Amino acid sequence: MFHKVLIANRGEIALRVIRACKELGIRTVAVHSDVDKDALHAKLADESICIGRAPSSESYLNMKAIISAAEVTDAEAIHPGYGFLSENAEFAEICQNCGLTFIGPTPENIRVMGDKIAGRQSVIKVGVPILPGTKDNVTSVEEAQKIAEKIGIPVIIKAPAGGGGKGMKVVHSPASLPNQFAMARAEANASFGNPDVYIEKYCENPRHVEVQILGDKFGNVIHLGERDCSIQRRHQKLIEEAPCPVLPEKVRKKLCDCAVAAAKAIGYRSAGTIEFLLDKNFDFYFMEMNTRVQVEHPVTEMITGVDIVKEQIRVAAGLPLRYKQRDIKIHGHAIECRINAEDPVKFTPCPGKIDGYHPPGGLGVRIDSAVYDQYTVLPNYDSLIAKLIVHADTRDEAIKRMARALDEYIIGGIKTTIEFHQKIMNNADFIEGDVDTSFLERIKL
Ligand code: MV4
Repeated sequence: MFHKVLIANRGEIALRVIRACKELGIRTVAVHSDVDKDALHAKLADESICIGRAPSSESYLNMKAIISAAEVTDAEAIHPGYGFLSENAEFAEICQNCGLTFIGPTPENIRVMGDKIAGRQSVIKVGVPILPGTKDNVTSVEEAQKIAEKIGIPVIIKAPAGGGGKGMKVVHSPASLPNQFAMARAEANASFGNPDVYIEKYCENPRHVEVQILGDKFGNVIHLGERDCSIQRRHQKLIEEAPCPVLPEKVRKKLCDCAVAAAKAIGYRSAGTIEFLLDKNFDFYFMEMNTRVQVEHPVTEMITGVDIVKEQIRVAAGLPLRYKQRDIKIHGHAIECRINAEDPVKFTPCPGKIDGYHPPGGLGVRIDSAVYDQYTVLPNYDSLIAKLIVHADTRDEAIKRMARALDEYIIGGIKTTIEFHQKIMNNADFIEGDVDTSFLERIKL
């Protein structure tokens, strides 16, 4: 096992990793930007080093500064958390070349799944269902029209480097195709420096269901069940739960088996997530793989009892997975609300100083957060300030527990999305489990 790990991240995920390291007996090195010297991750780690100025490009994305920090502190491994450098194949490779272990998948794993077309191609081979679409980039309108005719409108045009909805255009009528095609290419070019796009059948109002995977370097791959992350706004997830409240047992088994097959197809090792679209008929389709630990991993930890970050560190150190598939049992139901320093109606960032802080407690309540009373939420970074996670025997009890915990939660001095979440916990459709990815556009709060 590693003696010392550097955490190349900030906020709640940096704390989450520091906590896992402490329990594994590993010393920790935090890196921080100049404006983050009062941040909890810098205080809670055994050592901390300033790596640059406030803009992420000069600090948390500054590969040279991070590698240097690892070298001067004698860290053996780097945990990238999520965001920042977590899905950067070049960074994973540089770590390797510098004799540092990147706590994540191989550079090749990241590369394959970072290219959505390559990702699709590698999972088709092992029988994972995907939506009909192109095997390659589509470069001319004529070609795009032929494909749209063949697979049938509606279709969706996507950038292979995409994810997060960038460069994505839905085509609802043949007449709108040329325009949407040109816009998708222009957006892809602006976002990724590459105008390439591909085309898929569009699945209307799907649920977003994803499966947590763990793989080790001995070829063992297991799943920890699924999460439902359908409640999103502009491709930002707001509420996640596990298990998916509507999945028939047979479909669940097939979905989770497909996720394991997809991960095995690319020799995946580390924690990862296979994302699927689930339609009204409970048909599911592979969408993409996230090759990192995700924001919403705690809901899976609550229902399985598996510490995903510890397991991720152990397999990176070359140890085998501590669990076989038969060891994994699902207990009860968990829900996570992402609490952002944002206007709860407009969802615009509202950074500032927290004045008065009282987190909720009690049975089945977990908070993953890096804020404290009188802490100043900075405008330079993501507005996620806390994840409130609850666990209970049933979904109904979990919803009531979440409503209760949200009522207890006091974060003074700044606007937060707590009141938005209170409204969702009281929404009849949410309580019924009747949600899809268009839920927030459809309901009146
Ligand atoms: C889709 C889709 C429907 N059909 N692909 C959104 C982000 C990007 N990773 C892929 N996305 C979608 N791909 C097909 N063929 C609908 C979406 C989508 C979506 C997916 C999950 C959660 C929320 C979403 C919101 C809008 C669109």
